[in-house]
Amino acid sequence: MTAGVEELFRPSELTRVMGVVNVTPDSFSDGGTFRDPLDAVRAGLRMVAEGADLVDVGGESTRPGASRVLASEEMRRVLPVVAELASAGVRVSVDTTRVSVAAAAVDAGAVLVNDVSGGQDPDLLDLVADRGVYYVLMHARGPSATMTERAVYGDVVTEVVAELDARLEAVIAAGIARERVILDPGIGFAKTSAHSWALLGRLDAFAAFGRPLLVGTSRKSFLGAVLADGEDGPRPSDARDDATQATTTLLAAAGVWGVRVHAVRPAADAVRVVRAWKRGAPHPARAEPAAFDTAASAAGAAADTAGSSTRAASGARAPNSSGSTAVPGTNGVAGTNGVAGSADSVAAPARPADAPTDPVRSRRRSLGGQKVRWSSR
Ligand code: PMM
Repeated sequence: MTAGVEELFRPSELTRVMGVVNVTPDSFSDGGTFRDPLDAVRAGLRMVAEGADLVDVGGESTRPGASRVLASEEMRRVLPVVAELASAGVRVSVDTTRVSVAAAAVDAGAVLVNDVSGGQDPDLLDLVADRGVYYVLMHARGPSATMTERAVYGDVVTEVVAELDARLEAVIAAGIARERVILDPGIGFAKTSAHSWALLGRLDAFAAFGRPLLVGTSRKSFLGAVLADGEDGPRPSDARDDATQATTTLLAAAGVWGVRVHAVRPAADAVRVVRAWKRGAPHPARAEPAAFDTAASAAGAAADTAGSSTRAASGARAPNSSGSTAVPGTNGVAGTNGVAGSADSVAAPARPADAPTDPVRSRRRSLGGQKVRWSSR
């Protein structure tokens, strides 16, 4: 696996940015943009230069109602892109529900399988377990063709949590290490706009899993609906990036592990701003905590996530392993990342007294012969 991958999935006070590269003719937001694999590779490299921590490559549209493509076609779309990006040192995730595509992508260097089916295929789970790669378990209720009709809930938060819990048990029973699982509430998957908003307002409900949370809101229709204009109807997907910026900021403030976005630079900027806001201080370039202290996680109570009415954790301070204090809640937001309040989450370490205050230093790294500017995040 690419060096440093474990660190990417460890709890961090800086929300991770997953850039989206859909090599499809028909995805709702960027369909048709990257038909040529080389364009897709360039886009992925650009995303890394703009601050993406990993790039999610998909070859099959998951838009509601979309019909499936053949596995051979999906493979033809994604493999060259995964291989090229991985060989350039990019952390690549493959967005697929198919074991054959996942296997080939992992062989080509993908470090994460992003399975939007909710772990429905036992063979895919076996593959992930055998290969020891990371795995995104997203909440869904069946394939794109039928997801709209399945968007029926009594209490969407309770039901999504319960269904994800059942799937997580199945995933673990299949042999995937719990530590390798990232959870995702599946915004827009078998959810109406109202369901998606309800889930975003109750991300604290996912804290008990003790696993990192990835959330994909980018350019989704629930944003189009909230921005609808009386005459023109819902805002089209190519005009939802500002709204995505807002959700990214709120998600980072709520302490999610990662956001999945099409426009990387604004998201990468937003998560850095949120980090500085939480700490009440800027942060040195790319410095990560030297040590984690799970005991300190209580400082970032789950109740302090977006939309929660309880702000009990705001202002709470907990010691970290260096004996200094974590900085949750100083600006009204939780100071932990991953899943706030979980056993695996950590408190943000206090900035060392002698840490440099210039947060904008960046460095260049050669990626497959192409100079790419890595951000200082
Ligand atoms: N959304 C889409 C595709 N893949 N994967 C995860 N883990 N979470 C998501 O919310 C998600 C996803 C649909 O969006 P796109 O068609 O723009 O990629």
